[in-house]
Amino acid sequence: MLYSVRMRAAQGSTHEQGGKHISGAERLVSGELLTSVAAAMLRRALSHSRGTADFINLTVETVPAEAVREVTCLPIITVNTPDMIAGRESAQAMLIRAGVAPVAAAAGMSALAGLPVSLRGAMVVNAQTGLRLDTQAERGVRVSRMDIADEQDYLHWLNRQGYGNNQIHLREAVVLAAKVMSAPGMVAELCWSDDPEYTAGYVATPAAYTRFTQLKPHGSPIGGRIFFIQENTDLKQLVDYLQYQPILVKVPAAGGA
Ligand code: PML
Ligand code: MG
Ligand code: MG
Ligand code: MG
Repeated sequence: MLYSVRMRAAQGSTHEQGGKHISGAERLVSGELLTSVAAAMLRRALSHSRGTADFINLTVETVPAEAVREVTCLPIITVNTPDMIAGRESAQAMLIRAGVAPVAAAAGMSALAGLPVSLRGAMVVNAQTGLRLDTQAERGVRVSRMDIADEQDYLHWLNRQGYGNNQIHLREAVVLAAKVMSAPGMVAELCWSDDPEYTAGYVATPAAYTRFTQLKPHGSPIGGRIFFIQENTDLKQLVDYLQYQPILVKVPAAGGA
């Protein structure tokens, strides 16, 4: 038996009533880690660079171990971009190389850049037309029920590549992107952070998780994710997979990245 532990925190009022999204987190852990993981999520919600939460929703649900599927995380590549404009140009070019139509890549980029407030989930966009397909408005589609299979393996794997222990944004995003790219019909993901001091973002494709060191202006509290999907994808099946299919992510076998 595993436990899905999910947290979302907002300021002003609940997310549903228009509160400002502060923080969210997802874990899938064994019973022995449950209380420490839940406590760490509360601490995070209460001391976040986006502000102090006054609404915190913490959900714990059991997940049968038989339902869990394993996926391998993507190789990580970091591209140092001199500024946000160069970063966004490189990210857009990468989306196009991954099979996103140029018009859709451009539309996705400006949808994310033009958000009035951060979404707590992702926008789902047609990879041919760039049209938004999910009807979740400011909620977006949340990816849940995933975690790293073996924390020590993962930290060693990251460390060997020069990604230190405290890079929490990277650690979590690599796990999320591995689940996202394993979903049916997924072409690519584009993300940059909603944390004001965190300017890096990434494009995930079936081949790699490519980070760009500057995808948004320093100080901006607006970020989010876009999932570009194939035209004929069953949206309900995709969203179910992203929210409900439990996934544990393992590092590539030795010899890999
Ligand atoms: C977030 O958690 O706010 C998204 C972080 C995206 C970039 C992570 C990285 O440095 O690769
Ligand atoms: Mg979050
Ligand atoms: Mg995050
Ligand atoms: Mg954040």
